[in-house]
Parts: sequence; structure tokens; C-alpha cells
Amino acid sequence: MSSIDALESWTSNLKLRSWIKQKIELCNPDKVHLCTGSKDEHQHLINTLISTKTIVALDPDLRPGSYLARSDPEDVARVEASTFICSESKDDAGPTNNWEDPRIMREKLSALFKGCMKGRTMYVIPYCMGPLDSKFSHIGIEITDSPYVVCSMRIMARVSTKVLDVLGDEGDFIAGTHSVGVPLKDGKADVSWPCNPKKRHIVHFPTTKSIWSYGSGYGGNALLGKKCFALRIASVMAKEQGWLAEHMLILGLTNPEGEKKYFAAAFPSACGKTNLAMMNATLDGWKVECVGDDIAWMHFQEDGKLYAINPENGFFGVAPGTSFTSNPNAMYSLRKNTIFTNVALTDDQDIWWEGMDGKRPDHLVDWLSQDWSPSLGSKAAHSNARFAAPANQCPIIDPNWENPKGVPIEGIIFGGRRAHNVPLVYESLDWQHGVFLGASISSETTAAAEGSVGKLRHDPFAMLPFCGYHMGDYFKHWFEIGKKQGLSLPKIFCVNWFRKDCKGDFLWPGFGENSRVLKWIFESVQGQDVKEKSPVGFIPRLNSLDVSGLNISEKHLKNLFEIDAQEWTHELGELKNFFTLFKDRLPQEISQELESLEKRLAN
Ligand code: TSX
Ligand code: MN
Repeated sequence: MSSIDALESWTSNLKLRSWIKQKIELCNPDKVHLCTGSKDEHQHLINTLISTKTIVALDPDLRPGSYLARSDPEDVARVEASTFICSESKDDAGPTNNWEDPRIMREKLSALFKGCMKGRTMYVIPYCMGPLDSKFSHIGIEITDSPYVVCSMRIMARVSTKVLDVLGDEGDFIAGTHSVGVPLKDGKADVSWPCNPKKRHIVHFPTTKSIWSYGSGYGGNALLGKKCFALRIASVMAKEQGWLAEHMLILGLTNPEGEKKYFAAAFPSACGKTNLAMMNATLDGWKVECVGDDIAWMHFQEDGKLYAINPENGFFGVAPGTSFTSNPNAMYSLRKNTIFTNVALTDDQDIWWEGMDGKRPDHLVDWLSQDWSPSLGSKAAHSNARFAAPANQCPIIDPNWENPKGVPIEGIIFGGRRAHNVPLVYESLDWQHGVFLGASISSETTAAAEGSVGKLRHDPFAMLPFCGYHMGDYFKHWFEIGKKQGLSLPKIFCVNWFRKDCKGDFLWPGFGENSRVLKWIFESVQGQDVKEKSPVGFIPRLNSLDVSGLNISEKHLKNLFEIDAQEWTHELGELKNFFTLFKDRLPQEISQELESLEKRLAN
């Protein structure tokens, strides 16, 4: 069968057929593989990846169906400097995104992609973000020349020919074109992780809702369904269509009486968002269940309530620091069918990383494929090493995680890593104040790679690298929602697990004990009399935060909730300065909230 015949039996969608033909013309691959998402196909791709030494199989008894990939050391993370939002006008991308004129960028991309798949196979991946039967889901097609991307996408998104059935003759899709950017000259051998770091481009066209990615095979640069589609492009769609595409986990919380509420939460990186999403509560009778650990698509429905779906199908988590101590449910999730990238390999063909439980092995093969022993003093796993694991392998995956209607969100939680000033938990005075709190999220840096450690970095709504349009307009979109009639708006909270005492020790035990904070949030949402007003928002009333069984002194507790007006006035100045970045597109509600906070602090 010629490849054109194959294309016609693969999809009846004329737009899709013609788009694929255009890309074949442009990229000039040796072969075209129209993906089905089947098990056989997966095994075939795995065999290909083993033969090119891109991956190695892990011990099938210890880690069934699981593999370790090692990337090029130049291709280990998302590259924000190479990420572009190509809106028609530069102003619409805003001060926090890179912008290029879409016409100029299209010319650049045409030159880059011309013949870029020579000597390679072009894979065409049909995938769905969200459950196939949900009206809130959206279809994407990713073209890629990386079989590693195909195998990873099959974990992270719903890849299946069923997607093509849903797409039908007339359906629309988000087009993503990806290449590692290394055409193979005749007979030239491939490398194990082809990439082209000097020419990396991760480009979003919000007008046509299309994505082009060149030069990287890693994570969010290459698995286009996740950050590129489900956040950057979807945030534009959400703004246009009146919904929310957010960088939020979704969890269900059940109290001892069996009453259940769902929450969504946004945290900057290195705050333990995945740990919270699948936390084991320490409080008797309380239970957390996980709907998603990274992205929430949320819509108000006919009953006026906000419902969330998780558009993803898996977890793409940072491996170092993940352990049975910090996150047992993540460890169980990655027992099988998992692709690890840039972690270390043990002598018995299992994986290891810094921060894992138990004894550190005496010998490993590190992420650079070098023999490693503790005496080297280097890290055996890259600090951004990842696991891609199917979400349905999580022991506490929520029974409603694939409910096409979504789950009703009763509270939104913002967080950050703050050693000083910011209380353990507080609640916004109203929606507008809550949106201000989301816009004010900041976190202290933890890794030397981010510049100096402990520096405050603003990350509004944890969306700074993921908003596909001007962040000032994004804040406005959130404020507008609060002005609509007939909606039951979720309550908004802020948490900070990372406050320290004067000696530099963490004041709060964190992890499973965060269930105490979630309990307080739950009770506040229920309407219980648990809060009192402070200048920064509502904080727990005396004895309303359950600290039973915790060895925590009254003074300690006081420190966790102390609000120093002088320090907060300094915060306010810092915030005001940050918001000047958005110039005339800063909603006046932000200025109002800054003024109100100033007044409350002065009283
Ligand atoms: O994930 C974390 N969470 C959320 C858990 C549901 N971490 C790890 C952050 C790095 C990604 C935390 N670290 C948390 C937390 O709540 N809190 C802390 C700070 C902390 C670290 C160690 C201890 C306590 C607090 N150890 C002992 O108390 C023994
Ligand atoms: Mn994320």
C-alpha cells in the first residue's frame, strides 16, 4: 500500500490529510509512520530505541515495561530563552514572553524544517488532551521524528486511533510539528540522542493555534501536548472562550464523615506540587485522592459551579527527591510501564536518583553513562531527571479522574516557597483579593542553576513560563470571571509550607501533615467558623488549625502565622515594583488591591 493510501484509510479528515502531506513535503522524511497507539506499535518503537541506544531496558522483574533514556547533556530541560509566542502584535505576547513577528518566524521555521527529517521516519501522533468522551477535551496531532517522543506521548496523552474517530471528517485539531533538527546524510550513523541545541526554537502561534518545535527532544520542548498545547495554546483558547487553562494540580479531599471536596492548586517549581497532589494524609479519617498533578482545564457549568478536568494521561515528574518518604504514591506509580530520563542506572538494571530511600549504592552508571561512585562527589542523576508514568498506576488516583464532566472545584490554593513573612495558610477576603494573591505568587529559588539560591522570584499563578498571551490580560480574565452573575466561585487560599524560624529550621513538618492545613481549608469552605481577619487575609482562629498529636509549641504556632506589618510593607513595595512590568495592561483591580493592602497594614 502506498503511503497516500495508508493516509486515506488512517483518517477521513481532509484538513488533517492535507496538513500531513504539506509536512512530508517540507520535512522530506525517508518514511512516514501513522501512529495507532497500539501495544505492538509501542513494542516496535521500543525496539527501535534500544537499537539506537537511546534507551536501555530495565530489569523486567524489578521494573516491568520500563526504560531508561539518557539525553544529550546539552538537552536536559525546557529552554525559556528559545520559547516564543508569535502573536500578531508584540504587545499581545506581553513583557514575560519572547516574541517574534509571525511572518518572520514562519520564514525562519520553513528554513529550519526544510529537509530536517531526511534519513529519518516521520511519526504522526493522534492524541487527545482530556478524556475522549469529554466535551472539554481537545485533540492534537503531533508530527515528530523522535520515536522517544512517540513513546513518551503515549504515556502522557491519550494516543489512539479512537482520537481519529472522534475527529471525524470535519473535526479540528491543534497542529504540532516537532523535529530534533538533525537530518541524516546518506549512510551516516545516528547518535543516541539527536538534538540541535544551537538552533532550538519552541514556537507558538496563538492566532492559528499551532506549535512548532525544533532542535530539542526533551520534555516540555518536545512532548507538545503538555506545556505547549495544554497551557500556552489552551490559555489563549480559554481566554477567548471564557474558561481557564491552569498550571494546577487537582485533588479530592474526603473527611471522616465521607464528605468530599475537590481543590485545584498552583505552585511554582520546587514546592512539591506532585507530592501534594498524591499525598497520604496523616490525620485520621482524612483522605486525599489525585485527579492530576500539573494541569487543570476548568469550566463553569450550568449549575454555576467550576468543574476541572486533567487534560493529561500521565505524570512527568522530577525524579530527584521523589522517595517512599516524600511521595510513596509516586513511587508506586512508576513501578512499571515508565520511561525514566537522565536518572542513574544500578548494577541490577534498576534506577536510582539523589533523594531516593535507603542506602546509596556504591556503584552506578550515571546519567552521562559514566561509572559513578560516591567518592566522585557528582550527582548520579541529573537534577531535572524525569519519570513519565501512566496516571492510572497511581494507587490513589481519583475515581472521577476521567469523568467527562470533570470534578467540582470548591477551593483554589496558591503556594510558594517563602522562608519569611508568609503564613502557613490564609484565605482571600473575596474573589478579587484572591486573584491578586494568585498574581502575587513568588518563590525562593532552590537550585544554583536558577541563579543564586534563596532569591525571590515572582511567578504569578505559577504561569509565568506558560501563559500564551499578555499576563496583564490574563489577570483581567481572572478578574472578569468574578464579575459574572450566577456563578458559585471557589474560595481562594494561599499556603506556605516553607516558613523558617530564626535558627533557619522549617517551622512546619509539611508532607502528610499538610492534611491539617487542607482540613482547615475544607472546613472554611464548609462555612465553619474557623477564620479571623488579618491585614493579609483570613487566618485560622485560635485552635481552629488541628495540630493534635504534633509536638508544636504555642510560640511555634504563633510564628507560623505572625504577620509583621513592617516586613509586609516591604513586601508591598516589592510587589508594586514587580507589577509595573505590566505597564498600561495592568488591571486597575491590582492597583486597588495594592492600595487596600497598604491601608490594612497601616491600621
Ligand atoms: O513536597 C514537599 N512538601 C509538600 C508535600 C505534600 N516538600 C519537598 C519540597 C521539595 C520539592 C517539603 N519540604 C515540604 C512539603 O510540605 N516541606 C518541606 C520542608 C521540610 C523539609 C524536611 C523536613 C520538614 C520540612 N523534615 C523533618 O521535619 C524531619
Ligand atoms: Mn508543571
